[in-house]
Amino acid sequence: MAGGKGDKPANANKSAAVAKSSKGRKKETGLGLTNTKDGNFGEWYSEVVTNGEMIEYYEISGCYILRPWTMAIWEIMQNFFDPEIKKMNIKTCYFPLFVSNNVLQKEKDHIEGFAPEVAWVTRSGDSDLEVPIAIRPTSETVMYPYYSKWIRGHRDLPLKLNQWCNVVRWEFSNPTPFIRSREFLWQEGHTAFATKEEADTEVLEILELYRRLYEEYLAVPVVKGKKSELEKFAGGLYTTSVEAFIPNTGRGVQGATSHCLGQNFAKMFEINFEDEKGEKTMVWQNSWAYSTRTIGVMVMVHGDDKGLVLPPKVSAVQVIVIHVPYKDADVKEIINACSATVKTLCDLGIRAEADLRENYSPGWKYSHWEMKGVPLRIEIGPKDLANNQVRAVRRDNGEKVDIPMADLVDKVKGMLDNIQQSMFDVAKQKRDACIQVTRTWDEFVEALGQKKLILAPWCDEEEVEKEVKAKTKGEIGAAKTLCSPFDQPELPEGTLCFASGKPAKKWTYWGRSY
Ligand code: 87F
Repeated sequence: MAGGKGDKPANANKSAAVAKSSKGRKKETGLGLTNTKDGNFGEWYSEVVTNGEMIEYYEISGCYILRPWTMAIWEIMQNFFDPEIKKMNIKTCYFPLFVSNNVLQKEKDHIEGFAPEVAWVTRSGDSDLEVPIAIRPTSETVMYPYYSKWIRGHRDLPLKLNQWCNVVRWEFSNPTPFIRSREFLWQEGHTAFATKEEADTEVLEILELYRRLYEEYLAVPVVKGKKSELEKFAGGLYTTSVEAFIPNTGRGVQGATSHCLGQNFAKMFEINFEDEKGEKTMVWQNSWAYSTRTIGVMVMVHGDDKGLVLPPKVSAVQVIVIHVPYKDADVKEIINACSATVKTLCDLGIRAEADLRENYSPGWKYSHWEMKGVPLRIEIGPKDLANNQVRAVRRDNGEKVDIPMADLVDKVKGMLDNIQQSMFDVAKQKRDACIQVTRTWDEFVEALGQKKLILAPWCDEEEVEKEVKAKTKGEIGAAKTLCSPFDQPELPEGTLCFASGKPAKKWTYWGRSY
């Protein structure tokens, strides 16, 4: 059912149409967005991801169709991450989508909080299933019974598996494409070691890969740090994360997590091994994941009032070549020049395409590919042909330069590298401008009102964090800890907690979050 109910906002997806007037000339309707990033962020975001052809709304609320423009980004990230973890000797596996109630309940203690989000299959055809089966919200309970079976002696360790799959969490609060959807794609890594030291090391190695994914590929600055006791994965020992920030909404967003599970699951699922001395010992485990949420964060950080802005490294098309015919010019010759340009670029590994459609004007195409966020546009018209040059236009800052044909590949490569770096630099500058150090409760409340990313000295007490949450609870959500950065500013002796006035133990980032 195209255009079904789902949770599609009122004017998402009214993508531009080109109509022909009675004279047969092209008449173009506005391709642009109807909302601005600063004006109405939520509506702007929906428009950007639909008009940019990343997603299509679906009739089931919280579920979205991921279109090729999205999947190309996902695959590029996968093509970075998967070989990296293979270098770490992590193997690929695939476990079933379904979990029996029996096994799911094994996790009882900490599944309790998550239970409302678990989706169940209760029927096949007309008959009820004898026992309902759950759809995986994450795969600890699916996998660990087999870890127990497969791990016997110290020679079976480490056991390091990763799977690329979908998971379902039946969220009830405000679904948002990529950021909060009921089904999403992710990789989940689950590893078991003989020692805690090995587990600790891996947690940080994976976290560094997540940082690189965000910073080097998506051009999004992140903070690496440790989650508070309240915010960590309750089933684990400690949780590390990369945290991003969306300046427009003043919200933090957990980018990816790498957990040390300690021996909690080993205890529950009896994952033991006989060590070198012949003694029965429990394994140490980690689990870690990044999901399609990464893509939403990237869109929110870089998008502008013309639509998506994609970092060159993850864009399916890095260069779009458009011919600009003029009344009396030889169109064929221009088209040939465009095709030759694309071939030259592609031969050297640049992802280039030409849009040679005759039924759209150059202006319409400019807007179309701007909406889709293509990093670089090359225009070729009669004058460029005569001068043996092309005109290049950057998506990120609108800068225009003429490139002599002879320098094409070098110049384009240089520009793409420059765009990638400059998108990160600009995003980091904007993020950093939002960081506010607060030392007192009043400063904290003021900064929160100004949508800041707050860095504050904290006593690290759970009760105090709960209190801060309670006191800041409002319509747009309470403030909570995002993480305690590994890169800690100096904390002079005698520094007090902004909230409790007790001696501060660490600097911690606070804010509202997704
Ligand atoms: C929702 C329903 C049921 C999150 C849930 O972060 C269970 C859960 O266990 C649940 N939502 N979680 C925590 C997931 C922890 C962990 N799993 C492996 C990760 C990384 C990958």
